[in-house]
Amino acid sequence: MRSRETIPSGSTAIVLASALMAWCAALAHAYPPGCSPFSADPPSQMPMQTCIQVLNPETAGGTSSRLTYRATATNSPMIIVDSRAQPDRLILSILDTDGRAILPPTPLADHNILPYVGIPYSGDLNADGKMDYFLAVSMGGCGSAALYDDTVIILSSESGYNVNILPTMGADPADLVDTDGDGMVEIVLTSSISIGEEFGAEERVWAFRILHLEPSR
Ligand SMILES: [Ca+2]
Ligand SMILES: [Ca+2]
Repeated sequence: MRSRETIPSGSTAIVLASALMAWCAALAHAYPPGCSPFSADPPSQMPMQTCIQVLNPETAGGTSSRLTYRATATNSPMIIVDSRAQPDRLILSILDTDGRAILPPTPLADHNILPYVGIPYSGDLNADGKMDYFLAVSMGGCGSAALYDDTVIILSSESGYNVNILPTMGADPADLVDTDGDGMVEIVLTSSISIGEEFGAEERVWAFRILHLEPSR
């Protein structure tokens, strides 16, 4: 089973292709042994660096309300995630080295739980020489729903940054690969879906979607 669709993304568009993989009972990881979408010939990982958390985060009322990271070192863009209430929101901003916003405040999630935000990663995902960012935000839940995440991809463009929020299970920088060797990322998104009569008895399968970046028209 395969499907394709296009997601507008500013100067880039994401073309979506999905392929079903075999069911695996263990949900400890989105890529259980034998169920990886690339188990036969794993592609190259996109080179990404872990961002560095800035010490002494700002606080409000004795409770930390902000996560702050540097992309690579002290003299590099600053990634900020703010926790806000009424309404509950996580807000992402990115500042350049002069403190100017290169990504204005942008909602990430409709909850305000900072521990649900993973460490950002930086790297050039669309091969334009400008830094891009990956961030995982947990959506929470019980049982296998605990794996529900949003993969957040912040892509550079000529006019600024575009934020793509993509539902997946077990978001991880290992999901950022280069399957065709063109230097541009392909993004693996994972889900567990139910299939029915088309395959006989109903069962659940892993579905891996592979997103490709294409220049906008
Ligand atoms: Ca880039
Ligand atoms: Ca590629």
